[in-house]
Amino acid sequence: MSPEFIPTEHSHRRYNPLTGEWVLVSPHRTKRPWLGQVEKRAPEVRPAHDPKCYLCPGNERAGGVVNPAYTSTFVFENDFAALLPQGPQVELGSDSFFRIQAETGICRVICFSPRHDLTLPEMELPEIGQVVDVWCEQVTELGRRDDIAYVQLFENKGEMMGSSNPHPHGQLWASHRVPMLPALEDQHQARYYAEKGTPLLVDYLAAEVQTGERVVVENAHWVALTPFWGVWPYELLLLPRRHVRTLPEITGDERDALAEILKRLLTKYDNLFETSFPYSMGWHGAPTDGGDYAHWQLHAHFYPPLLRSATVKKFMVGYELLANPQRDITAEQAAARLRELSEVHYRVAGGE
Ligand code: H2U
Ligand code: ZN
Repeated sequence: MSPEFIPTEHSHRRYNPLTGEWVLVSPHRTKRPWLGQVEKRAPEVRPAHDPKCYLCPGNERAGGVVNPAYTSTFVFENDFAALLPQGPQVELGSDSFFRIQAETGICRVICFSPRHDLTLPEMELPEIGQVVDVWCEQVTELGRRDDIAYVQLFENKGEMMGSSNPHPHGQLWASHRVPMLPALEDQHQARYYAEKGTPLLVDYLAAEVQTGERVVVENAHWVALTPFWGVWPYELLLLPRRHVRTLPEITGDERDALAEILKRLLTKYDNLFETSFPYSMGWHGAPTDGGDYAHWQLHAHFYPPLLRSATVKKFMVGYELLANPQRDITAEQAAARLRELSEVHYRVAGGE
């Protein structure tokens, strides 16, 4: 007879209902993540305006265009766009090994603030609110276009995530087709809705709020939690409490509450290892191709690479690259760790 299963001790697989993927969880491997030393690094000091930064107001970009003297947010067409609006819409080789679909789209860079030395959690709530507004406006504007089916908003933060510049900024890539991962989430949400008649993530949030085990921060309109099936050590899923398909559908109160919860959760992230916490985050909302997306629930994913300190990151290599993503620290342990952290940013608390 096999021994009694204890999820905090025995290795197990967890199912991701959004994508159909599995994650291998090996909690016995370590209680070490936060027993390991927290390395404090000297905080990076940056000027409010950097004459060499291509995102700062009034500076020349790599392509030669000069940025306006912007005072809040600033959106521009990516000078090195991965997708271009003009191009043939063809499919080739659909019955061969050499299948191709031409793809078009629009890529933009979104500067969050004119201040070179800030990051989202260090910005004031009204300023974070302006970023939320820009996100909503961009999805509205681009989503209206016939040649755009999906608008992917994201932020790569920190050198570790390949961000090219510390100036606070995100990007959007809007494409003619729905990209692979949102398409996968679409399929799984549609299947669930067809079976149960309610959106998958709305039901999931209700279950998570009931146990509370993985909830990290919440307010009247939003909940951030470590998803049960998360892969990255401190991965978060941010969900509206109401059934909302796309960002532009959120109300004014929900926008304010979103700015508030972003500040709180990103402050916790920075406080975890007392470093400006690197991550890739992005919004997943319903496609904007005019289809029926009642099954969709808007959400944001946060994928931070750090595991044990400001310098020790998790690598998705070896077994993970070849067989299955794996994690040691459980989603519940990560939630507990994040929950106990202060919501006062360490740079403010430290009087810097
Ligand atoms: P990151 O979000 O990974 O830091 O990328 C910044 C984007 O900014 C990148 O896609 C664009 C790059 O093409 N960029 C410009 O459009 N103009 C510039 O002058 C430099 C960078
Ligand atoms: Zn700058």
